[in-house]
Amino acid sequence: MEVERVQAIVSSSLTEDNIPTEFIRPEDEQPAITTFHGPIPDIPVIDFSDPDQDNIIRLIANASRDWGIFQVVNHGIPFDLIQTLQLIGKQFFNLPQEEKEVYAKPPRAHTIEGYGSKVGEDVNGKKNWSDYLFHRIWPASCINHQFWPKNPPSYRAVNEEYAQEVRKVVDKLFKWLSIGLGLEADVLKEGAGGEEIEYLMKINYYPPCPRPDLTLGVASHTDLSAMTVLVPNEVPGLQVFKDDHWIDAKYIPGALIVHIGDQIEILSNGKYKSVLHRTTVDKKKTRMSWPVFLEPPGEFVVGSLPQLVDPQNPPKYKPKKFKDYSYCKLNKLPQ
Ligand SMILES: O=C(O)CCC(=O)C(=O)O
Repeated sequence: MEVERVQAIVSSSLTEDNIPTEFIRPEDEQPAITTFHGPIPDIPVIDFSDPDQDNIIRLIANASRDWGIFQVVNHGIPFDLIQTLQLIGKQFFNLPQEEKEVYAKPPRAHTIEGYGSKVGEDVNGKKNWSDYLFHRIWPASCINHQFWPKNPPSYRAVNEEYAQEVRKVVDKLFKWLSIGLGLEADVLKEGAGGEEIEYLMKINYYPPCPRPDLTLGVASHTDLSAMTVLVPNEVPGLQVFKDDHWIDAKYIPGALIVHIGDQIEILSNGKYKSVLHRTTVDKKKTRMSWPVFLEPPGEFVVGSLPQLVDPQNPPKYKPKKFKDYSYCKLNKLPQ
């Protein structure tokens, strides 16, 4: 094992009030100093059971323009499926360390898939207070079952079912986001890779931390993806940067949290915003989350949609293969 897992550090070597220095963030990132507690509106909540579809489209477009994030209720994914997905993810992280290591991301491998503890290097060399498991869940041609846990035994069937359910919601989201830009319904999805869009599941595992005031579960970032659809467990921790403040996302049982990612910002020529976000951790409780990142295939070129570009609105982004965009972002190189 190249990197020590945060879960293993917590269960072996922590004293009541200390965490290793590589997890202590500089003051301008520490949640105790930088979290905003004044009055501020909540992240928009959108009800997909609203019979007025034009209203849903308007709310989605406004939220994507002003926030880059929204929560969806009555989305159609059965609540018991979400609970089962969460249960089996928790059971995986509760396995003995050696069993989890079977799925470890191979050292120096090009794939992002596998069990691990850090994606890329932080500019200031700091580590995230979290471990993760990444694996693709759709389309079938890009799934590598090597990274799907065999234990618990229902892991595969539950993830397959979740992939089918989440696809239905994603198709609606792309359609309504597209119409919200004044475009034909299929334009945004096609611009992000169409039926080739890859669904990358991540399970984030944030163990309890003796000093949640000093550290972050995941440091601030925008998502590389076109869009991310996430379910959290009941322990709050997601924060978004809005109007110069870090604010807490409210936990709504069963809701999906939709993040606009970089590729939709690019396609929309900046009309929709990729949301800057980060996570905090809890002193006593384990936080977990299940984002599904919707990514164009590596060779697919993403650029501002021609329909949204004119002499008054010149393209703000260079068209780029997704794999080149990812490489630059993960290695902190200019785009
Ligand atoms: O755990 C969360 O709520 C957000 C996770 C996240 O931002 C990420 O995994 O990139």
